[in-house]
Amino acid sequence: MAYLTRYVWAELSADERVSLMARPSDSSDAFEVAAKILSEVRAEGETAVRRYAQSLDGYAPEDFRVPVSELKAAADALDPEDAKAILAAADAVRRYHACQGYKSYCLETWPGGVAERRVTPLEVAGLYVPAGTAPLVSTLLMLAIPAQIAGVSRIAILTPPVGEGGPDRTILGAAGLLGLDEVYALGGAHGVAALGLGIAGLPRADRIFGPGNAYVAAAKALLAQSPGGAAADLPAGPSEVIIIADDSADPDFVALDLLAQAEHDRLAQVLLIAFSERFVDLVEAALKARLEGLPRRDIAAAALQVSKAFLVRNEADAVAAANAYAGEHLIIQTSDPEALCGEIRHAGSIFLGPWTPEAAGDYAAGPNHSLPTAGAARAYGGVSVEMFQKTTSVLRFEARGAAAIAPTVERLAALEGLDAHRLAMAARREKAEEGRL
Ligand code: HSO
Ligand code: ZN
Repeated sequence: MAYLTRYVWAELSADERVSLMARPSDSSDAFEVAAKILSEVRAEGETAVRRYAQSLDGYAPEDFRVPVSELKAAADALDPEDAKAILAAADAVRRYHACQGYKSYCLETWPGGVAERRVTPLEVAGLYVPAGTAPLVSTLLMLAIPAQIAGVSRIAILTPPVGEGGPDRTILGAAGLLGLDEVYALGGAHGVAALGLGIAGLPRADRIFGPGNAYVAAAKALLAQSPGGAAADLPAGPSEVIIIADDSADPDFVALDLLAQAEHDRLAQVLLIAFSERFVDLVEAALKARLEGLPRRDIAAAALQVSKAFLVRNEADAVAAANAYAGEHLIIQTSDPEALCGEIRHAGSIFLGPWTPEAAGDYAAGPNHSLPTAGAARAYGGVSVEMFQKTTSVLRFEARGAAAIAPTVERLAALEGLDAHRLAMAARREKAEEGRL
């Protein structure tokens, strides 16, 4: 059976291109279920959180917070080679993100009028670290390190229990290694609700970060929409990759990069843009050979069922297809990947050449792996230090500054017909002029 359904890009109409590249639509009841959970948690508080923790996860300890001593013990219990890898990845991620952050500045916009931009970290950041089918230790690094660099006062980590034994030990150990001290063994939409509302011993998060299943994503989105609710990080959706590969690429590398995405999720989307049928044949053969040996082959095979290959005539078509998709990840394995890279406008993260698998970026290359999906790369980038900060403007005008700006403000206020605005400025100008400033 062939996995990659083939389409000739030049023969597709604009509408066909859009519909073939559409993300699988979410037909689940996630929003209804999350809305019900959220309203019960709002109404009943901790009682509802405990009820769902018990019924959905089978785990509702007296205190959802994991003691700091347990985080330290889990860090000590890590296999030394695992700990070494976690620290090496953390170091690269820290160095990459240390270059980020909003810039504060101050300038005189009018003579005697100073305008400042002040940068402050979030007070409480909530980080959701999934542990369902795979404990995403790397996601903990990708979220916590930028939060630490931004100087967030409280970093509250939410990670679901993996059965009756509580949360995943490796995630706890990694949290311990990073010096994090606030971890809650809670997950799902009920966990997000508790974190967004400050219930069941959790702080009320100002913004909630991190991936999760459809229910978690729905709960985050609903909270972010409610007045005064915790903000969300990025529009969330299943992970996706688009690979541009010409005949010079190694079909085995390409197949493995497709599989690395496909093994994440049955709903993951993998697309190939190729220049010849022969190359797609080679990738097909490599996919079959490699899929056999994968422990998660069922998940990967499900994702591959809806995978597609677009055959293009030239690099311009390849670039057009990649930009139209605006993928979370774009891998370019062509004879001159730099040349194509310069033409890409929309992608969350780009991986150039045969030696740069997405896996390197997923774990340890430095950039963030929490990236915009579902075409959101047209408007957003990945999680960054800036997302853990906010800016406030501060104005300081002296009397001479008020006199200088007043004619402009009064004129514009009159233009808008807002007379109190005009008077608020005019009163200052008149007083300043009396003092002959
Ligand atoms: N590819 C995922 C990140 C990840 N991969 C975590 C492995 N672990 C979404 O960018
Ligand atoms: Zn991945």
